[in-house]
Amino acid sequence: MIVPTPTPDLTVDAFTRAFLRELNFGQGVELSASSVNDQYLALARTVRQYLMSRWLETQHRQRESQAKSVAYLSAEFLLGRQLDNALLCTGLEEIADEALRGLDIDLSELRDAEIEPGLGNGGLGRLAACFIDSLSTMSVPSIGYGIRYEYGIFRQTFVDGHQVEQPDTWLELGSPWEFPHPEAAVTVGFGGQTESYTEDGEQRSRWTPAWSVLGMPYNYMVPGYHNGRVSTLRLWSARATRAFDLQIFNSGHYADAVRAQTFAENISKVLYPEDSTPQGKELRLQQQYFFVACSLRNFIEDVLPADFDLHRLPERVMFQLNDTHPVIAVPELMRILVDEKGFGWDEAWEVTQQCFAYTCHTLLPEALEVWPVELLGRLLPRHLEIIYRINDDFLAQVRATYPRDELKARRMSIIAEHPERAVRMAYLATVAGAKVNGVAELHSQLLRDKVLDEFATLWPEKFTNVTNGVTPRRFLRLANPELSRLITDAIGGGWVTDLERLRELEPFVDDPEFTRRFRDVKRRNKLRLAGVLEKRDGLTVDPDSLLDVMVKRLHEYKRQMLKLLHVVTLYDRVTSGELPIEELAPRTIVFGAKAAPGYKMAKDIIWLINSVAATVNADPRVEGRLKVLFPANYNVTLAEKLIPAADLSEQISLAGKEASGTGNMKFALNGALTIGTDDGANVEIRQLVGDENFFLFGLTEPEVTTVVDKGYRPAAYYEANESLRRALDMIASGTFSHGDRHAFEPIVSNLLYQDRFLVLADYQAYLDAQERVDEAYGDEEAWTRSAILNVARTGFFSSDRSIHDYLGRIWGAGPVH
Ligand code: CR6
Repeated sequence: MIVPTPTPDLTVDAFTRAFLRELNFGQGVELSASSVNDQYLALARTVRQYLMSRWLETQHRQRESQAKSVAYLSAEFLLGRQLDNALLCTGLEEIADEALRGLDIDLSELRDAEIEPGLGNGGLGRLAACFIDSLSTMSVPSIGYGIRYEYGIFRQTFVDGHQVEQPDTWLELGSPWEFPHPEAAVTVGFGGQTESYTEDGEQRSRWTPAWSVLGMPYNYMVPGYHNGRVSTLRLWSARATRAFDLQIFNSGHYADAVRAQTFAENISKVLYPEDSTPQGKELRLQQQYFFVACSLRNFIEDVLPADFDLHRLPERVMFQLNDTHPVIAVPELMRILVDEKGFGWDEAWEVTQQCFAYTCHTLLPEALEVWPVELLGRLLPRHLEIIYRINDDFLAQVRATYPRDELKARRMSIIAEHPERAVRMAYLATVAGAKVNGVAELHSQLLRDKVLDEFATLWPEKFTNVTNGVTPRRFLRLANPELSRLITDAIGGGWVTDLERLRELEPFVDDPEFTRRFRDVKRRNKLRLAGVLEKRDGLTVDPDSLLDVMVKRLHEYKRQMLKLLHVVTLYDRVTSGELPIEELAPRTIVFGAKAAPGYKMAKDIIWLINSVAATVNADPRVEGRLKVLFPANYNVTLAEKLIPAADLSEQISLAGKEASGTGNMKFALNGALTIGTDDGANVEIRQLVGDENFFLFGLTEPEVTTVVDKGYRPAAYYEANESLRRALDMIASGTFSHGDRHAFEPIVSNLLYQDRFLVLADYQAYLDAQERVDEAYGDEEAWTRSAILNVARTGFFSSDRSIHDYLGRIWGAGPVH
C-alpha cells in the first residue's frame, strides 16, 4: 500500500522541522510567541505524523487479511495521558527530547501539559485501556468501541476535608489525539412502537422509533509497542439528527429545536461516576444502547466488506462485552439480523450466540445491572420483545432439562418479577454469550459456585477464567524509567513485550551491586514523588520513611476504614504514652480515592481520612514518624508517580468481594510488598511471589461466610478488643473533629451495628500483619530481596498474558503478522 505523504525521518533534524511546521501552520503561532499548550499540541501532532502511515497500513491489512477481529465493547476506557505512550511506541523519546532542547523547550513540561482523558471510573475502564494496548502490541486485529464523554470522571477537590466534585473539562484546550469523522455518523433510534406483520408465512416485527440521534465517531490511535502497528479505538459522540430539528425548525419553534439539539447531545455528555454501583438511570441505558448500536452498525457496514454474508459473522468477529454495560448489543444484533437482514429467528440466534462473550467484573449483587421492563420497553420496545423471546426459548430449555422444577425456571429467568419486573442483564449475557469469564481465579470460582451457579451447572463448558493484567508499557516502562533501565541492564529489553522474562532477575537478589541499585531506584522514585506532591498539592514526603499506599476507588468493601483504624491506633499508642515515639517506625501513609458523588458513607469516610490527616500531621508528638497524605483527584497520571515509589501496597478488601483488583498487580511489579487479604488476584500474587514475600491476613472467603451465617455482631469485637475500642472511641469523641461528637457518628454506628464488610472482625489480624511489616522493613536487605522477588515473579500479570488467554479460551482469534 502506498502512503501519500512520507513519514518524517527518525532524526532530530527531521523531528525539529516537523515540530516547527506544526507549530507555525497547525497552531498558527511563531515559536517565540507560543504558549506551552501550543507547543504541546504541536508536539502531539508531530508524533502523530510518525504514527499515521502505520495506522493506515494496519487498517488496510486488517481489511485485506479477512482475519477474525476482536471488537472490545466497553462503556469506559480510562486511557491516561497519550503523549508519553506515543513517544515510547514510536521510539521517539530521545529524538523528541533532543529536538526540543535545541529549541529551548523542556519536554517534561509539555508532557505535564496534557490533561488525561478520564473516560472511566477505575479498574474496569483502565483494564479496557490495557487490553487495547496489548491487542495492538500483539498484532491482533482489533477495535475498541466506547463513548466519547464530553466530561469524564469528575475532578475531585477537597473543601474543609469534604469531597467536592468539579467537571472534568478535558477537551477544553483541544484534543490532538482524536480524529472526528462526521461523514461516518450513524443514526440510532429510540422509543416509538413495534407492529407485527406476516411475511412469507412468518411472523415479523417492525420497529418505528419516535426519535433518533446521530452517533459521530472519533477515532483514536492505539499504537503497538515497536511493532509497526496502530489499532483503532472508536468513541461515539451524540449529535442531533438533522431530520429531527428540521421538523421543529419548520414549525417555527426555533428555541425548541435548539433545545432538542442539547437533548440529543446529553447522551454522551457525562460519564456516570459510579464504580460498581450503577444507579439505573434512564440516560445511562440511553448511553449503553447508543454506543453499541453505533458500534454494531459500524462493524457490519464499514469494517466488513459490502457484500459480506452475515451468516459467516462469527468467522470475522467476537464482540467482547466488558461487564453488563454493553449487553443490549445482544438484542440489537438479533434485531439487525431478523428485522433488517431477513434472517429467520433460529439462524439469527445461532450467529448471535457465537459472536458474543461476556466478562463479569463483580461479586456484589448491587453491581449487577437490572433494567425495569417499563423503562426498557419505553426506550427500546423492539429489544424488549426480543429479550422476551430469548427468555421464552431459554426457559423452555430449562424446563426440559429440569421438569417439575418451576422454581428453578423462575430463579434463572432473564426477567425478574420482584421487586419489579426487570431484565437481568448478567443473565441475558450468560444465556447469549459463547463464553462467560471472571477476572481472577477466585472470582471465576465464586461466579460458578454462587452468582451464576445454576447456569454453570447447566453449561459448565461456557464458564472460564481470565485473570486480569496490566500493560507493562505504561505501568513499568513509562511509569518507572529507572527501574526499567536497571532491569534492561540486567536481562536485556525483551521483558517489555514478554514480561515472564522478569524471572531472569531472580539470581540478581544475591548480587550486591544490583540490590544497591534497586534500592537507589526506589529512593529516587520517592524523591520524584515528593517533588510531584509538593508541586501538585503542597504536601511533603519524607523519602526515608516507609511509604504505605492505598489508592483505589472509595468503597466500603475495599475497607479504607481498616487502614484508617490502623493509623488511629498508632496515633493513640504514641499520644497515650503506651508506645515511645522512638519505637514507631517512620511511615508515610498515602490515600488516593474518589467517592461516587451520591455515596454518602464513602464521602463521610473521605472526610474522616482528611480529618485524621489534619490532626496527625499537626501534632508534634508524632512528627517525623507518622504522616497521612491524601492528595486530591487520584487519577492515572498520579498513579504513574505513586506506584513506583511505594514500599507497601494495601489490598485489604473483605475476602470474596474484590473481583480481581489491578492496582495490586501494578504495585507488585514495581517492587512494593503487598499487605492483603486472600481476595481477588491477591491470591495469585501471593502464590507467585511466595508467602514469605507477602503479608497475608484476615478471614478467608469461606470463613467470612461462616461468620456471617452465624450472625455477625461487630460490637462484640469492640467490647473484646481494647485497642479497637480506643480507636473507635477516639473517632467518636471528637479528637479529629474539634470535639464534635456527631461528625463521624454515622461511620462509627455503621461499624458497631452493621459493618457489612467485617472491618472489626479483621482489625486485630490486620494490626498484627502491620507489625510484621514494621519488623520486616527494619531489615533493609531482606526487604529489598523480597521487593526484587516481587518484580521478578509477577510477569504473569501482563495484560499481554490476559489477551493471550482470551485468544485461546474465548475468542478463537490470533495475531496477524
Ligand atoms: N470496580 C472490580 O471491582 C476489577 C475490575 C476489572 C471491577 C475489580 O476488582 O479489577 O473491575 N468491577 O476487572 C467493576 O467495575 C464492576 C472494578 O473496577
